[in-house]
Formats: sequence, C-alpha cells, structure tokens
Amino acid sequence: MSLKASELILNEDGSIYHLGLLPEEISSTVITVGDPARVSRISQHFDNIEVTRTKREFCTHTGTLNGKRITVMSTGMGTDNIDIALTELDALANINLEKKELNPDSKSLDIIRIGTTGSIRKEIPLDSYIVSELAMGFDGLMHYYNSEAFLENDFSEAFVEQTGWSSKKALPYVVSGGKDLLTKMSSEKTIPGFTATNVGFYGPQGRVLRNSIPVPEMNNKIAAFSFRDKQITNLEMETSGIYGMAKLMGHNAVSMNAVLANRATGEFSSDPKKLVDDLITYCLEKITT
Ligand code: R1P
Repeated sequence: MSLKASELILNEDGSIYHLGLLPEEISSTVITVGDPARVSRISQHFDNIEVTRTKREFCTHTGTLNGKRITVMSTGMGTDNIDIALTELDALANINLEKKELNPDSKSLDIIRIGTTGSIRKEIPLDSYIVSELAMGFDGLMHYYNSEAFLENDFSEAFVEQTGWSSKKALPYVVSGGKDLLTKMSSEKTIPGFTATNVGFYGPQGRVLRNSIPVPEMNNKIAAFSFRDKQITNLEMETSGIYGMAKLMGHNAVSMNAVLANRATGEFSSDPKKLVDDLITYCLEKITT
C-alpha cells in the first residue's frame, strides 16, 4: 500500500520535504549537529564533498574521508526538529520515494551527534567530553510513538518520585544509546554520561534572566537524582529524541557532548571553538578507524 501524498511529502524534484535530499545523497553514517555552521567545520576535513544542500535549518554535506562515506547534517535546536530529521533520514534509507512504499529490507544507519552541553556536576569539568550512555527526555517526544518496548520506565518512576516532578510537565522518558557505537566512540578522553534533554534552553534548564521559574532548585534536584548507580551528568536539547527515534526505527545512535558550561559552578569555556573543533577531530578519527 502506498503512503499518501499528505503523509510522505516530496518536493518537486522528488526529494524529501524538509531535508531536501534524495536517497542516494546520504551515507549510512550520519553525523548530526545542532548548528548549521558546524556542518562545514566538519566537512572541511573530508577528502571530497559530493552533496551540499540547505533547506530551513537542515544543512547537509555528504562526502568521503579516508575512503569512508559520511553525511553531516544540522538539525537545528530541539527534539521537535529531531522528530523531522530522523524520520526523514529513515525514509531516505527505508522507503522507495517514487513508489511511496516501504523497501522490502530495512537498512540501519549509524547516527553520531556532535553537540554542546552544560554539565550539572562540579566533578564533570568544563572542556570535557561526555558520551551519553543514557538519555532522559523532558520533551515528551517518545509519548507520541509506540515506544514502551525500549523505554526504561523504572528510571522515570524513580525520577518523578525523587524530584517531585510536576504532572503539568511531560513525563520524563529514559532511553539508552546504541551499545556498539557507544563503545566505538568512547576512550580515556571521554566521560560516560546520563544526558537530560530539555524542551528549551532558559526556563526548562533552570536559567533565569528576567522570568521566574516555579522550582528554582530543580537543577540541584536533577543532580541529586540517583538510581541504579546512575546520575544525570549534563543538560542539552536533542539526545533523548535522537536515541528514541533511532531505537524506534532500528538505527544506532550515540551522542557526543562538548562541555561548554558548568551549571554547578557557573563557569563557561574560555575557548568554545577549540573545544568543539577538538571533539570533531576526535569523532572523525573514531568514525574512520
Ligand atoms: C543550545 O545552545 C543548543 O546547543 C546544544 C543544545 O542541545 C542546543 O541545541 O547543542 P548544539 O550545540 O548541537 O546545538
């Protein structure tokens, strides 16, 4: 049965609606970043670039590095964009866009996020790199899908109980990263982490400029949360969505996080550009070896 035009939307050239890409234009290894400007900071390392495309916040370069074909794509900020980015990447890999039918065999993508983050623990210092073993989503995205099979609900229940999480907010969901990719991307240079993904940058992450927030001590409560020897390490805005969408569709995902800020000490990195560039170099080396 073919998918309706209103559900699988294509552009005039046959490319997928928001990403503006054709199936042959992506690799099975996809690096995602939040910032469109970070795409060329990664693809500048490639030996050649065969595809460059920009639509809305989705800027994509596909090329080759040391014989490995890699796609790097910006997602913009937030898990609402991740819903679009990962669903359309999956469609490029697993749906015949001309016939609008699912391909008979499903393909699995390796998805590596290279992002920035704020640590919420004093002992996880500025300028370190966190590899997210687990993600807790405050964004609610997974509640819109049949995700029960892989959500770690005992973590959610313990979190709600320990922090007094308000039922006016989405129930936090917990999902793990892809085991093989976590192993591949980890080393003595990285810290294993439990990443909390927020639905915004300011109030949702406890930042107060001019607006007040209902529970000013929430970051301390999140930092104090402990279950099965796991504690939350950092806050950002995409990882839970990437891990959840990847698990739903049979892809492998890992989230690499450069610690730009330490929310516990109030510090911000003195050289954020170098920190991110060094993480890019580290990740490309790991991906291509
Ligand atoms: C906020 O400044 C943005 O930076 C972090 C957050 O997750 C959010 O997207 O990640 P990126 O640097 O990948 O965008």
